[in-house]
Amino acid sequence: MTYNFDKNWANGNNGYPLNDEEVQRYISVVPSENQFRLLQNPFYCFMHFGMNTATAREWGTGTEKASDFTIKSICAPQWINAVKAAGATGVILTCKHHDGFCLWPSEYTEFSVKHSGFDGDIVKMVSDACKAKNLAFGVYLSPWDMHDERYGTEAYNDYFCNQLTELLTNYGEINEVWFDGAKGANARAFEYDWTRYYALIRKLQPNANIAICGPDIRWVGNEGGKTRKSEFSVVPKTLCMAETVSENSQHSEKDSVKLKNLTSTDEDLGSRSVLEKSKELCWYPAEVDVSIRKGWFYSKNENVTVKSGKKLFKLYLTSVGNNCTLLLNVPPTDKGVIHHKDAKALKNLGKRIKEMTANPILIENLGTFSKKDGYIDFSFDRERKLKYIIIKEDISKSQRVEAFDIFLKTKNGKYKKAASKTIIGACKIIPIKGKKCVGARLVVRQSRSNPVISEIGFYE
Ligand code: FUL
Repeated sequence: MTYNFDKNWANGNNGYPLNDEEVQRYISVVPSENQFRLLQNPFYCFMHFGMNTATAREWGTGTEKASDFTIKSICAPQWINAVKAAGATGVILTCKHHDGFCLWPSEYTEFSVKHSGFDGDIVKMVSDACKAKNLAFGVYLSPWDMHDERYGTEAYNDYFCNQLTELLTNYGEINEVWFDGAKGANARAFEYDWTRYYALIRKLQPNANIAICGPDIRWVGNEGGKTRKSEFSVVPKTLCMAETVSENSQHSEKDSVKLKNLTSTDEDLGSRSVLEKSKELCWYPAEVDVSIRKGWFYSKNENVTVKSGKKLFKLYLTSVGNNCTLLLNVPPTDKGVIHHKDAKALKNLGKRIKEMTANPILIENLGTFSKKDGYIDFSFDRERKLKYIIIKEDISKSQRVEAFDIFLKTKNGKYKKAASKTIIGACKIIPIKGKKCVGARLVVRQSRSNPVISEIGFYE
């Protein structure tokens, strides 16, 4: 079989001329500085810890008392060592989950560690341990609060802002604020004052990304670690509010219509046929939140569900290696440590991630393609057993490539197709399974204007 290595990739460009105005509109959408930084450190860990750890539940009831938090001590440095061994670069702690219990001695409620038997401030312990090991620190603060009586009244918005202020001023640099859209079916109807929350975060922590019910990081749409074939970062602007809209959909007819048009769970969020219908676009990269175990909180019954290092590495490949960030949940136990099974799997994951790039064959910055760069050939010094190809677009120039193929050159000079993919974005990892070859060919089939590839690496 012969392949048509058409030199002019713009021919397959959906009929758009290269510098068409519409194409310019798409490629003018680029990450903010905060988003750009996040994508340079795309793997970090969630830590679900709190009242539910003590009571062995996933969601609380709203009727717990502070004294029900019976955990007496934690070993935060052990938590951090465990996630660092996996190669994670940050931690997001559930400072308050839906049950309303606060892991720090908040001035604005009695329902916190201060009124339990625990002596200390868990948010401080974890953020200090992160600092000591040079890990970024982020906070999860559940908007939905089953316990607080102010919930459902305007006073709750004040309470929430006071809590945000405590978290964003007393614990050093915060790199991500995670707002969960979850809310129980019987919860009181309530409109969160998102505009006020966002303004406060921008003021107190200008370098923080606001995730999920927020404008900076998109929920990938499921909690099982699945990603789409094409995980776009340039999407219609309405999607930025999709999670907050689902929260309020029964109260605003207009918003629920928008929601029908596009939600975080739709398959196609950013192909040209979606973008052309949308007046305003934004950069909104996906984050994959998934747990190392069955549940989000620790339960000893679920020790058997800890995912193996091999499985975690697969998740890494399909998230970080598919233009997403990975937020891997590792829940500390009721003894205040990361369980040895989780720690072992994390260590194995770290080893696999390191091994992936331990033996580079060739790494090149391709820069901006010209029209004649329909395909690019790479020659290796000798026959190699190729295991991974890692391609990165220069996302400061947006996301451009929409379809590309990889061919491997065998020692008798023949080309064999090894992969046919759609988008690239911040990082695309293509596992090759140790195929023997003396070179490779990258064929860009379709792109929004000239592709800009900051790095292509081949690894044995
Ligand atoms: C969900 C929550 O209800 C879960 O308990 C967990 O926190 C997960 C990350 O988000 O919406």
